[in-house]
Amino acid sequence: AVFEQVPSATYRVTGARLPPRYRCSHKGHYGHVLVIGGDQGYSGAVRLAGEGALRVGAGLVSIATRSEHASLMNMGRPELMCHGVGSANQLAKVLDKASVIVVGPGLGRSAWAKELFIALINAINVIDAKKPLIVDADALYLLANARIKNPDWILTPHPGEAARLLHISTPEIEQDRFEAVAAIQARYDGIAVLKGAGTLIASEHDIAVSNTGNPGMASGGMGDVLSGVIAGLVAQGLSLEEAARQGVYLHGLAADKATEHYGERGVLASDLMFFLSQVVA
Ligand code: NPW
Ligand code: AMP
Ligand code: MG
Repeated sequence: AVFEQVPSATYRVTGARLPPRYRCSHKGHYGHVLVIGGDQGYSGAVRLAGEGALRVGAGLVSIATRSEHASLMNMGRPELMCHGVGSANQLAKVLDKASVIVVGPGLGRSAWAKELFIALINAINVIDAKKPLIVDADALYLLANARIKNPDWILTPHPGEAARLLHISTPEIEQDRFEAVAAIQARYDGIAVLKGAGTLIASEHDIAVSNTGNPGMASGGMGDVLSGVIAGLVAQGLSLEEAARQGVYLHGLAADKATEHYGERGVLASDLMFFLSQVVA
């Protein structure tokens, strides 16, 4: 009774052609990703998401994070534009320029996180209902208590986060991953991605399965990279469904190539960056 009807069609995701890079194009043609997150102790998560978006071809990437992280992050990855946001007012200034927003990597669950998350949800309703959102990590925790729907977002839970979204246990999610991802999509609308071995991507009509990826990805930061990769593809004009499918596929493929190099035990989330650039070349 927890689950709704499973969509009838199931597809295996394969690589597809990405939008061409025209000779006379400039960075404004490839979108502007904004990543919101990076509480104390978690600044790596937003950097990984931002760099993931850059490595798949986003034109511009901005980070909205704790003020004390901004300049250090800018030094570590100079291509990222890093804004310290102490409050919702400061967030409003950076929202306007973004064409797609990732919220959640390293966001934490503090009063600061809640203020930014609520401000974001209110802003997309007022300013531009069509501004696409990738909702990941702690933003999924905050969403689970909010129960709102939005056709213009992609939710990227791992099984633990999926369990919170449906208010059931993680074993119940893993028992039937197809039903679980369909239930998340039905409850929250948009696109639902259920991560793990054989990641599932559900729209209202279909569920797609990706067979890229490996157990070397069971380490911190891998999911943060994925949220940025998907946003980078949305920024370049892919539909939400296609960006989620291709993002999962390419992220897993880059991880498989990185794992050939570093091995399943040693591969790190940041090792995916070079291989992401290779798989979208
Ligand atoms: P367990 O461990 O199996 O008993 P949380 P999080 C459960 C940031 N990060 N995969 C699991 O149960 C993220 O962006 C920052 C994973 C546990 O109870 C977030 O903002 C990094 N978990 C924040 O940390 C690098 C599974 O879910 C719970 C699971 C917290 O994110 C690391 C974990 O979920 C990290 O990305 C599965 N397949 N199945 C950085 N370098 O800055 C069940 N669980 O509590 O939301 O924790 O995913 O670590
Ligand atoms: P997160 O838990 O948010 O860091 O996300 C972990 C990422 O690594 C997701 O993209 C998962 O699909 C992927 N991942 C983790 N473990 C495995 C596995 N055993 N096989 C394939 N992919 C995995
Ligand atoms: Mg995660």
